[in-house]
Amino acid sequence: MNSAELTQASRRLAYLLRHSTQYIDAHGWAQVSDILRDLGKRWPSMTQADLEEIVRTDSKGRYALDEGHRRIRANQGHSVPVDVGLEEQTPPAVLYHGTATRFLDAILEKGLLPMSRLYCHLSADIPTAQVVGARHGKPVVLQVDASAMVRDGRTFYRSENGVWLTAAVPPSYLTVIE
Ligand code: HQG
Repeated sequence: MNSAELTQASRRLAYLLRHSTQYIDAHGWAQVSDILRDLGKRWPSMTQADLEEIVRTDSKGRYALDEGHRRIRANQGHSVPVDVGLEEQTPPAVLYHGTATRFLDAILEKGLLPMSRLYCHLSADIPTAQVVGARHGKPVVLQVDASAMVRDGRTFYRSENGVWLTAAVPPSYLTVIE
């Protein structure tokens, strides 16, 4: 498969592993054979090596294969309820969330909410947050006072691919970065 096809197949893969219950189990794992059969309907030349290349080259490390490469799952970003064994971790003192300017008023009023996903997604650095925000429109970055949240008993997780996750961020912990 060429790289444009691999990118398209990766989108379908993200959908199947994060937002559909068709193939995944309670821990987010899907059988590689089921995924290959599904992707093969649209990309008939797709092989297991292509799938492994998508996993290996993904810019955000979105996917993981198990040891025997029989099962595959998304590391984070799910909207369907799964337990991927996230471990609670102490975050850096400050984290960032990139969003679009049109969401700012609602966020400063209600705080950051997970919306369609299981958790709010936070980044460890500003450039990453800017890219995340730009997916939605004109980007703006919010600074999250993670150390105050920890002090107040709130829980953080770090996904396998380094994304910080938390249930919600009330407005009092948020500052807009100019
Ligand atoms: C916004 C991507 C109104 C929130 C990224 C965001 C990330 C509110 C949007 C991961 C709100 C949800 C997640 C409130 C939050 N009122 N809007 N109270 N609270 N929002 O895509 O964080 O490429 O579900 O600011 O890199 O943008 O998919 O979340 O703009 O890691 O691997 O509601 O997805 O990774 O959008 O992105 P999303 P996100 P992937």
